[in-house]
Amino acid sequence: MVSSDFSDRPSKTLVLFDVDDTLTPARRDGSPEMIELLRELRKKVVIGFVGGSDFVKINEQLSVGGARALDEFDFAFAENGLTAYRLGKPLESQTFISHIGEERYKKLVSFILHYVADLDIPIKRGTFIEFRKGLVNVSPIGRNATIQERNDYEAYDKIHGVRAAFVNALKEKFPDYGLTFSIGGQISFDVFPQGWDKTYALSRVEHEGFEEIHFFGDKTYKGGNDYEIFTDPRTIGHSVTSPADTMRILKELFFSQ
Ligand code: M1P
Repeated sequence: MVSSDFSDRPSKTLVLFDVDDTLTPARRDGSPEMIELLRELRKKVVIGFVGGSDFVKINEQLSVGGARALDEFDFAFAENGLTAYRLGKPLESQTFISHIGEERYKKLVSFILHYVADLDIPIKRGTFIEFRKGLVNVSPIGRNATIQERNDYEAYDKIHGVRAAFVNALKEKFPDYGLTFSIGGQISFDVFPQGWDKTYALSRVEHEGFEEIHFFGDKTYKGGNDYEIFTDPRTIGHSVTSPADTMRILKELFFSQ
């Protein structure tokens, strides 16, 4: 039985995890071993995930073997915390569109669509812009790409810097919009107001009185979508290379004595 003030945990520690390539392979389901380890960890500390994706996708990835992601984590933060749950109950949130306003958003979207139309890349699929609650996700190849197409695009983008150039064009065109651009996944980048990176999730737990907050993520380098929360003075950051690496560090940190 989970206590509503977490007094059932022996330590006032929160452990937060990025999702893709930290808890699960990118855009794939988590393993039963990972979920089992997290269940053991949850007996000791409070746990949560902070993903850039929308809640539906993260929920699919972390609902392993019939379990519900919302039942397995104390805090669930999708879209960097703009969609948030505490012990399975939704928390109030702001939205990207009310922040930016319809007129400015229209200009942004029109520019993006023109830019994609003019791009010469090996293949294009569909859904080049995904409108989410707390951010807009932009993909040159399109979000309907298959797993193989994703992998191929990622390799192509590493060589040709398509996304980096796209982001530079947007920064140049909309310098006064107060936006942050983050290349967090394989085929796309996220666009959101400054400060609505993963540190946004930290603001949602400020009043909980945690003595330590750990964060595990793989894109912890400058420009990666874990960078801000990883380097935030409120967290103890752990940079991982894969879900297996996350499990290794968790075992060392929390289960070695
Ligand atoms: O969680 C990291 C990123 O995952 C997806 O990126 P991509 O589809 O490019 O692999 C997206 O959901 C993106 O918003 C998110 O930041």
